[in-house]
Amino acid sequence: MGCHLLRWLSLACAAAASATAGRRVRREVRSLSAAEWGDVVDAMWTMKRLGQAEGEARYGPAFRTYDSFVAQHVVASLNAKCDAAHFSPIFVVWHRAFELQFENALLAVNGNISGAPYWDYRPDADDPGRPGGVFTDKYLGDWVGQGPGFEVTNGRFADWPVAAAADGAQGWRGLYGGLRGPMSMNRSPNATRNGGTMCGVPVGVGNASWWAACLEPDDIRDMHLCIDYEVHGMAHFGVGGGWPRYAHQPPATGNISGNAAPLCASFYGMVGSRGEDRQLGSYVYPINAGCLDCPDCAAEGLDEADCVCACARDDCGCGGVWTGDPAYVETIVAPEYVQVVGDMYDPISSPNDPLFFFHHVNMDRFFMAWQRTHRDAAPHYGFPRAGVKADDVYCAAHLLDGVLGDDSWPIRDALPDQAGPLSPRDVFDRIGEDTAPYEYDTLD
Ligand SMILES: [Cu+2]
Repeated sequence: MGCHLLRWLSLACAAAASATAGRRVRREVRSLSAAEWGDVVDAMWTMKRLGQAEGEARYGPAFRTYDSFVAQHVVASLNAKCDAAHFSPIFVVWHRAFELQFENALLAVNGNISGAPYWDYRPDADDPGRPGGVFTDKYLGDWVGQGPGFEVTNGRFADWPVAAAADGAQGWRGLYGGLRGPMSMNRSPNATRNGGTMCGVPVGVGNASWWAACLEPDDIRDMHLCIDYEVHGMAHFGVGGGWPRYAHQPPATGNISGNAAPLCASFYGMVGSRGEDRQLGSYVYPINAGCLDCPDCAAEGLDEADCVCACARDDCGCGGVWTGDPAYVETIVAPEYVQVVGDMYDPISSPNDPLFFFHHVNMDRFFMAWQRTHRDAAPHYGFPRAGVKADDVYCAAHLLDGVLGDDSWPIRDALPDQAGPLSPRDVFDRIGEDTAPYEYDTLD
């Protein structure tokens, strides 16, 4: 049995015309020609460097800054009612719309791009640093960054900046400022990775055989649970990795909250109810629930050892904040065990690592393959809807007719003729294998 994602918590407007007539085609990064890959890289740097007004003036209304996507992910994750993008089947649906917006922006910058590329983690699972992998000069750079704070200093996104001002993130910022998760004490100005190490324990970038295994479950809730760690999450933990917050920080290898895995990294737990024994449903980050007190480390001049959120309650717990009957209460990892995590590992601001987008396009490819395998369950595949234990398991943003991104950042511009905010139902009806503005070169 795989471990659940809760380990990591411890984790257009006008559609641009594509070069080829008809649908966009999403291909694996390594199958692109050097010129095609260069176009994608250049467009992402353009999105990184230009402000919104200048980008729109040059490239039209589908342009979006790279950091606006980071901010959107931060805001969706920290929605006050629930994480609006993770921890239930909402995960594959919200990220499908999110990636489509990203693709729209990419193609607005350069219409020669055929579609947002994906990274198939499977060939890299056994040996991520291999020469034919993506953690090379030609692609994403090393998976253990060579900079003094594990900054990635090579590859096509070398010295990729993390926004110093958390503009657009609706008040959320890292502990040292900047556009990172509000529990992150990572102070590097650039994207960081300490791949292969999570709390001193080796971890890979994904489990290759689980891809096929996770195509089997019929119910979308079971499918989500299946992919959550081995197919989706490991790339986040395994690529981001972690490192001690200060010299001689004690390792935490104990069983802190019922998990066998070491829980030392940025794992602050989460609170919610255990949905139908599938460990699915909606969750609230303890920081939203008032269970953590977090310092402003820059303003207070705190060094790494002291720059960490502290438990607001004596028992370091966080119970009773979800609606209904919260049968599932996670203990917050004690601050002394909290490590710094690489950007891909931060569950709230992981789009700071450009690999995020390629990995999540691949997750969307998995979702498309799963939908094809289970056409008999179309159009909605058992997706939770209002009335199905809605009150005690899912919050409204996770339901079929909810609003993607909820009220804090609804998605209004993924499809060219979209009227009003997108719902999960819209995603099923309008962004499927036969209806999406894109297709994959292969679903295998
Ligand atoms: Cu996400």
